[in-house]
Amino acid sequence: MQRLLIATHNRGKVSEYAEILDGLPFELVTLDELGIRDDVQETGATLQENARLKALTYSAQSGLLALADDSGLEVDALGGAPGVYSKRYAGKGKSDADRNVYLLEKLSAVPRAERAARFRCVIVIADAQGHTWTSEGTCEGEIAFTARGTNGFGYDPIFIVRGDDRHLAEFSPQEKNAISHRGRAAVGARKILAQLAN
Ligand code: ITT
Repeated sequence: MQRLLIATHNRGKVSEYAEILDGLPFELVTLDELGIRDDVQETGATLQENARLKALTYSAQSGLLALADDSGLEVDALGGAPGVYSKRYAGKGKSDADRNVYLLEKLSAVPRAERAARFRCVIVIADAQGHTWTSEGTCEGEIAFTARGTNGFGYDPIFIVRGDDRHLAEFSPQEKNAISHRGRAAVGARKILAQLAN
């Protein structure tokens, strides 16, 4: 079976992709399994540019078809921040929990009606010849006043999903994949991969 590199160092993403790409005719391999430890510098100004950079770099390094995503949280009250800087928000070397506290503090004076936010995910699939294919997904919601839940990763504990009272970290992995930005982007990615399978 053809191999597909899940080109991320984020363990939360790896486990989500293991489920949302299940059943495709590809054997999924991770960067860890290939011993690739380099982190690609995310120098792009957009999620699309960074996802493309990661997919092309890791595909060239491994010689495999590679799937990368760049994703982030856009908060309307902050003009769309942290967006492409979601991983680096609050400074280098901070944990997910630190970033959540930092964001909650920034929004402490913002009323519920003005806390709209969304997760966005851009998936790029690249082959070793430099061809690329793209798929995107979003998940609408709002920023909570406190953190809740232990599932998922990143900003999930402080994100309330539109149309649901729960925080995203209170969703089971299957429930999250069904409505998340990554799960939605993966619908398109699955179609692309089905065509690329040989
Ligand atoms: P790779 O680049 O190795 O894939 P990363 O964690 O650096 O891993 P990104 O550059 O795409 O990934 O950063 C996205 C950040 O946005 C991530 O670290 C989280 O803080 C946040 N994020 C993305 N998807 C998320 C999700 O499903 N739930 C919660 N937070 C998420």
